[in-house]
Amino acid sequence: MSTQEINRRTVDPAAAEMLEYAESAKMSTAWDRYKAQQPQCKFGLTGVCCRICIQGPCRIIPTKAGMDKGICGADVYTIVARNLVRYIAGGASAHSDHGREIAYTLLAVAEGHAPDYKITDKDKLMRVAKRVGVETEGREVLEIAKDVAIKALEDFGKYDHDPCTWLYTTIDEERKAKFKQTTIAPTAIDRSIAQLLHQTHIGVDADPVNIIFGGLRAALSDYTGMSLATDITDILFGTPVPVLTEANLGVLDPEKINIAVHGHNPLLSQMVVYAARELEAEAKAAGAKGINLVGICCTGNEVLMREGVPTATNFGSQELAIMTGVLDTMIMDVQCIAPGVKDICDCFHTLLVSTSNIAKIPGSYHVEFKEATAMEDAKKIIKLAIEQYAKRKPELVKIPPYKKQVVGGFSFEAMMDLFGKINPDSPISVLTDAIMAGEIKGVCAFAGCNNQKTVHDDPGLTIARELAKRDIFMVSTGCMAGAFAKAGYLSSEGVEAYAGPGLKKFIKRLEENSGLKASLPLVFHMGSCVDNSRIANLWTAMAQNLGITVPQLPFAASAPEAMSEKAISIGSWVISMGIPTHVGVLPPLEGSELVYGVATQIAKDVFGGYFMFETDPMKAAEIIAEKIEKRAWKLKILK
Ligand code: CUV
Repeated sequence: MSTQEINRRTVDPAAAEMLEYAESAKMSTAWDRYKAQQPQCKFGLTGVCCRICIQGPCRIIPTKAGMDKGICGADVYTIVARNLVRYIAGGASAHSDHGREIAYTLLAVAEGHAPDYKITDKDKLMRVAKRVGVETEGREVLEIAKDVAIKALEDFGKYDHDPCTWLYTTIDEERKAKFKQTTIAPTAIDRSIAQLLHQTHIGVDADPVNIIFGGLRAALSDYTGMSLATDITDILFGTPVPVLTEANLGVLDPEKINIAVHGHNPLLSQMVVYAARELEAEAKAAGAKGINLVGICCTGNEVLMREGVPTATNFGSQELAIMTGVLDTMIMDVQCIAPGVKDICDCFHTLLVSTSNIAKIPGSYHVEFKEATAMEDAKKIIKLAIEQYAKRKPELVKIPPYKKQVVGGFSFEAMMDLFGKINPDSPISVLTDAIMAGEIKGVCAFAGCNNQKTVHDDPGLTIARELAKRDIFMVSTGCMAGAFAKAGYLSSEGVEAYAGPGLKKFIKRLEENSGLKASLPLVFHMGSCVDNSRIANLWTAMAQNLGITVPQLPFAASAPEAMSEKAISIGSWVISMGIPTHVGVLPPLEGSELVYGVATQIAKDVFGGYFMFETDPMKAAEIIAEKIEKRAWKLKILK
């Protein structure tokens, strides 16, 4: 890629610098491979390629006689709907299986089989226990923890027909009734996913609307899994509070042993944080100045939120961290680890360590991570990294000098604490009053990945700048939070540069009352992808406070670079909850006008939330702002 092309494909200065380097050193990255894939298959892009049975693939051409249906007779709307919801099944599986591991660990702690873990946030345990109906009076903490863990595990496979506990204890009455009436309330996470795979098997469901409703049921399971994951992770490791850190490749330290945690599961990354602290002396004995942990993707977000571990890159630029030549070890667990990282590791001294039995990359070094021996396993990996440090090649060291300050750690509870400094009796009123007074227009939540189909990091940044100007309060999770972190939007730099007068006044008022040493950011970092549950808690609290339904709330979401199946799954439950959701890439829906219409219009009539597909970030910002402003306007008339 030429310099011009590189600058057309990322707005992250560190990524651009590393891509130049990759070009000169002939290292192939996702950027190159995306280009090599062009043009991508149009049948796949529009969702009309059916590979569900092996009579296929059937590719639908509606205008061509005989090719307007699949061999089995499936219409294009059936095919597009089935393909779409199978993404949701994949996403819900990933999120919920992550949640299941966390729940099993809580059970192991309660039963004494996970000696390295403990109940860190007892208050949260009590709050969650009460909410999900576990008796707390006069009982031991570990007894309560055990019942909470079992209650969570029951949400995966209970056999009664009551809706999942973590769904129905975290949403409002109106949504409960809506999900019951539309029959999309899951009664068990695993069941809804298995049923969806069944429903979309050859020769089962051909009704696109029914298929989509099955998809939404699995999407609500996705929510259930992440909601319990967030709760129990907070119980085990602490509920995040505001924390100061940094982001971008400049956080790598040439004088320290650099270890990246990459993936999603905090059971590992959190233990790596603890182990690194204990092995600091060994690192120094090896001639380094210490251990420098950095995060990539969502497990990075987890340890940023709780421990202030700096973010090195988000999904799009993960390979580039290795090219700095100072990353001694990359530890992976599950999800979003591009296999391409191994090829780059081979060009340097970086050791790639896999830890999960379901996530291995050929050639990586496997250290199986078990909850029973967690600390020992984490220490083993760090010792490998210390050995690796000696193999560093000084001539290959190249760290782009870019990093920005980050203020993160805004769990729902931390937000309420912050608001509570102004109004202790009703913290959430601080946010809703500001909306009713017109100081801020509403809220936009940014989530999701990087996608090579967009300019790396640009859509999220562009939309956020535009919404900031229009006084819209913003929160974020996932790799979008990574994009904001690297660009300085998670610090006061963002406020000074982009906030409109109302938003600035609001943030400054929070800041003056916060009692924090750090200034507040333009965008509030609420965590990893599973922590989108925190954002759902926020909108539910806002709606309850205003005495309205979620679909009436001036609240929108945006996944400017949605990429993974998980992102599709999240987007689907977000719209079911009543939130208009922008997606900045076109998912494979365009092959069926009917399915496209359900996602963008019919969904609005049924759930109040709907998708807005717009690839131009400036136009997307207009659309999102308009939706929020319209809802705010209606709300003021209503009140
Ligand atoms: Ni779970 S799912 S690329 S790491 S946000 Fe990042 Fe976030 Fe998407 Fe993956």
